[in-house]
This record gives sequence, C-alpha cells and structure tokens, in this order.
Amino acid sequence: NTKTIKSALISVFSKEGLETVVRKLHEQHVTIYSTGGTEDFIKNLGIPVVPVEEVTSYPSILGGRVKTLHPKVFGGILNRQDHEGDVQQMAEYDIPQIDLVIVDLYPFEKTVASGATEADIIEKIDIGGISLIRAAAKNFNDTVIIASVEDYSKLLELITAQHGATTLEDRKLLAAKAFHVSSHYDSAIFNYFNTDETILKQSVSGGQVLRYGENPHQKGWFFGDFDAMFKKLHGKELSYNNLLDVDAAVNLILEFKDDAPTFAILKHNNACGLASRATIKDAYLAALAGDPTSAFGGVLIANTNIDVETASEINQLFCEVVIAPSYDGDAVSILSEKKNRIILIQNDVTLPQRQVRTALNGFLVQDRNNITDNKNTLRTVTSTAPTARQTEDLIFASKICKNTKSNTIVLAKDNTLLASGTGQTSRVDALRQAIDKANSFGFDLNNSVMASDAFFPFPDCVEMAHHAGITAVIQPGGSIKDELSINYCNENKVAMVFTGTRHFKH
Ligand code: 93A
Repeated sequence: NTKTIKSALISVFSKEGLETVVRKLHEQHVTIYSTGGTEDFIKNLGIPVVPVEEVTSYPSILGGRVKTLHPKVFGGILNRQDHEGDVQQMAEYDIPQIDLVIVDLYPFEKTVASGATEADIIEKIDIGGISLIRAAAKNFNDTVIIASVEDYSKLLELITAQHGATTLEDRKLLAAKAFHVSSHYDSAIFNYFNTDETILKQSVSGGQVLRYGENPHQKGWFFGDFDAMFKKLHGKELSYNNLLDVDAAVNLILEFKDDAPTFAILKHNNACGLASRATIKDAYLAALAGDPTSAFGGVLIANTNIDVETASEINQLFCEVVIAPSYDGDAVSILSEKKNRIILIQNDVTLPQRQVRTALNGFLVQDRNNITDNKNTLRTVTSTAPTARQTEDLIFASKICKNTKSNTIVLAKDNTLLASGTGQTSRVDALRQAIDKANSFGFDLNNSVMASDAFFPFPDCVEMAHHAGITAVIQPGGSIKDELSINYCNENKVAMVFTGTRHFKH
C-alpha cells in the first residue's frame, strides 16, 4: 500500500522550516497548492504554486474565514482512490487529487496567553486548517498529513530517501499525530470558553452536585449510589468531607463486623477512638475516652444497633454523622434533636473491589486492601510469644492500623484504641505522637500492644515502645534489618509477631 506524493496543499501560519520542505517537494516535481500568505511565501522562493482560489474558483472571503472550505479542496483530500464511485465523481466534478496536506494552525493558545482581546482570540480559532487536518488524517489510507512543524523532518526523510513514497504505516502514524494536534487544539478552545459554571457542571454530568468540595471555594460532586448503601434518617445533605469520612468509617467498622459491640469515632478519615465492649454504650464511652478532644465534630459508627441509652450519651457530644446498622425507634428521636446526620447502613453493604483516585493527568486504580490479619496468619519471631490476651489486642490494633493514614502506629489494650500516630512522615514520629497522646489522655501504656502499618528499618521504634511499657508488637516484617528489632525484643522480653502483609494507606 505504498503511495507516492505528487500533489500537496500547504496552508501554514508559521512559515518557519517551510523553505526546505517546499524546495524538496519541488525537486520531486510535486504540484503545490496553497493559501494567501503561504502562497506568497512560496512564490517568493521562485517555486511554482497554484493558488487554492484557482481550484475553488472562489476568492478567500469573509476576511480569510473561508479560504479552503470547499468541496473541491476536501474532495481532493477525502476521496478513496480504490473506490469506483469516488474516482468517477473526482472526474465528474474536476477535483484535483491532493496527496499531502501540510498545516500549521492559527496560534490560538499563544494568542490567549498574549492577553489579546476576545475578538482577536476568536479570530484565531482555526476552522479550515483543523478541517484539513482531520480530513487528511481520516483518509490516511490515501493521504499524508503533516499537522505540525515537528513532523517536517519525518516528511523530508520521506521525500528524500523514499522519493515521496509512503507506506500505510507511515501515513497512519502521521494521522495519529495529527489527531493529537487537533484534540489538543480543541481542548485549549474548550478551556478558554469553560469559565461559565453551567458548562463546567455539564463537564461532570451524572454526578450529584455537592454544596462544595473539600473547601467552600472548591466545587464538588459525588458519583455513586448513596441510597444503595445507606438510608438517611435525619439531617441535612452530606458534604464532600462527610462522604470521605463515612467511607473511612464504613471501611473501618467492616473489620469488626463479627466482633463484640464496637464503636468508632473518626476525624479526618482516621479513628480517634475505637473500642469493643459487652454493650454498645460501653463501647461508645470507651471510644470517646480515647480522645474526647478530637471526637468533637467527628463521625461516629457502630457495628450494631444503637439503643436509647447510647443515643442519650451520644447526644452530649457535637458530632457530624452517626452511622449504625439499626437504631431503636426512640434512639432516632433522641439523636434527631441535634443537627447531626443519622445514617442507617444496609446490612449487606459491599464496597467496590477497585479503588480509583486521580494522579497527574490521569488516574490510578487499585484493588481494595482485602486482607485482614488474623490469628492464623501471625508468625511469632521472638523467644517470648504473645499471650492470648495480647494476641487479641494485636489483631485489634492491626485492624485499626490498616484503616489509618500512613505512616501510622496504633497502640491498644483490652480491645481499646489508646492512641495512634497518623499520617506522619516517619514511623518514629508516628510512635512518638501515639505515646504522647496516650499519656495526655491518662492511659497507662504498661502491657499495651503496638501495631505498625509497615516494617521497622531500625530498632528505634521497639526501643521507644519498650521504654513506654509496650509488651507486644505486630508488624509485617520484611526489613533487611528485622534482626535488629527482633534481638532488641528478645533481650527485653517483648513479644513480636510478623503478618507478612503491609498495610500502607496513602
Ligand atoms: O479562517 S480559517 O479557519 N478558514 C479557512 O478556510 C482556512 N484554511 C486554512 N483558516 C484557514 N486556514 C489556516 O490559515 C491554516 O490553518 C493556516 O494556519 C493559515 C494559513 O493562512 P495563509 O496561508 O494565508 O498564511
């Protein structure tokens, strides 16, 4: 499917690099058609050129807005040479064949950037040029398209080394580059026009418009089916940040689905209080005691029914959202006295198995972290093994750790979150934060346990933990220096277990 270039239509805004191209085309006896300024430029080189007006029998009209937009031009570019009807019509309407199209578009972006007036900017929206590019690229089976000065070198190579012969592969590649140019060009025009809110809204159609995004000056949308997972029993619409917190809360509480009554309080997507107890009221009170300061304005979630007594306790606190799988009727009435939102979570709630977030000019997709550490997957690596009580707390702490921003350290005892270090740039800082917090809320860290989302590259964390009274540690393991932490634990009778599973949450 090799074709030889015998004719070319050249219409370029920038004449840079054009002289070499035109001289080479002339050497190969290529017939050149051209528009106004480009035609003058070629004529001045002493190279024969056919004005496009001669082809169309029309002058350039409307101040240049219509110069190439004509069936004789587009017919010459779009005709299929192996199509009988096309060949016949080419002859019937006396349309000249155009094998090569070279275009350099009006500089729209540069004009916008220069601070030109709107009238000047609009005049720089190229219509004919973009159509020439798209037509030639569409018909890559027969036509060669050069839509950018950057492709001149490729063209020169084809004219020189191959005497104007091109393969289907050459033409298709140039077509792809041409559509890249045209799509970028149209995006730039869209961005210029897209200052009006109604157009912007349309650009994310299908989403539920939220009051605003993370902050009041940011717009926000939610794409999803909230009602498939929850029933809102009371309160105003959920905000962007509420939805993020509800997501974090549901992910966290699902870890305790089959456990004793468990209550969690979250702030900024992290648990600031969490406890399992014989009753949900006790679990709530223990969770609240974990960090009563942070609990203010938090998102609350229970793994079981919220009864009247618990509702009365919750009402002492200002919170944003309360979530539970069920409520006593009177509990809803009590909670409804406040402005908070009350949400009923469906029993068989399932979360998507793939997670999506934006990154750079695209987005990232990953599987959900479906691994929950359990007794059977733990490997004791120290001479001291954790007791049954410690093992329960280690698993408890690990489940919170998995649902907390990295780097994180979680300290727990007796099914109670004592404190955590969240979203720190170093694990030592996370531990220091956790110890300080636990101390400030009056917790005794003796015989407490520590969970880490990732391995310890140095023994500094276990040293600090031991000095604070911590006696058992859960971590993935896998550092080349694991031995240093293990040795330290052995010397100080601290039990340590490896899970083999890292739980980063970035
Ligand atoms: O105003 S246009 O959209 N109308 C047209 O029919 C047309 N045909 C080519 N602009 C048009 N062009 C553009 O003119 C080309 O994309 C190129 O940027 C420029 C070349 O004009 P000249 O050859 O007169 O310098």
